[in-house]
Amino acid sequence: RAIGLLDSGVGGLTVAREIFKLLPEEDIIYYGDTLHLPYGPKDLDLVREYVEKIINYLIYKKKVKAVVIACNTATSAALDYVQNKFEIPIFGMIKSAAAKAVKISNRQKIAVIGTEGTVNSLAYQNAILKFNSRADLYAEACPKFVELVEEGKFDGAEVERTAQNYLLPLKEAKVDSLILGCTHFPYLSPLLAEIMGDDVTLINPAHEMAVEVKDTLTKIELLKKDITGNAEHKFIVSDKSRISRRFLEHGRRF
Ligand code: DGN
Repeated sequence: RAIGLLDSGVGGLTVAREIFKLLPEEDIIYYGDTLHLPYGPKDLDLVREYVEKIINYLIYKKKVKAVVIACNTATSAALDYVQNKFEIPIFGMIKSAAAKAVKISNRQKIAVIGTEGTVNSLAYQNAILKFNSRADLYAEACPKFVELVEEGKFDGAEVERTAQNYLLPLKEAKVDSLILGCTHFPYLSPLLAEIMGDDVTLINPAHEMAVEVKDTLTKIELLKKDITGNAEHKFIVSDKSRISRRFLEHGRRF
């Protein structure tokens, strides 16, 4: 049986890539909810409804053995709810990145950037405070980054100006770690690292979660036992028309 991944569109492919790296033998079914993207600015109750429907589909139609919510906004909106509702293991983007930030930050001045949905939900902030209730937290919604990355703009004057504006308060606060709390942001890592400077560690939640998925599925013996065949990677999108062509175009780049 496969592991199901879901996202609002192409962003979760950055997460899929981390999972492919750590679990190359596993079959993956990736579901991009292109009919409803973007999740970032939407009401979180609505996002939770979308996520619940997709997980129902992945479990009952596709018989997946575990689900990875490969989207920060969807994790913020729905993780607790779906973990209570469904029996199989369901992973989200936030917890392992929060743990990592607390582990590596010398001064515990931790910043998170993401969509409006993610930042306003306080999901990252609360997760970090669970690991260290005295952490000094900073958060900035950076919706324009999503648009720029989807246009394939990872550097250049416009991206740089936008990044300088978003990151200025975090630089001034002298944070010592920065969580890239949106699937699109790892593409901007080189630029963000340059702006923040050598003292700031960037954290990619996709990598942290892939490690968590591997560790947990190994522990509960849910990984493939027979690894002689090739792994199968399937991609499903909910809008079968215009946006799906975009999914192919963007997907190749991602
Ligand atoms: N995948 C979303 C996230 O990680 O929050 C970003 C894309 C979006 O829906 N706006």
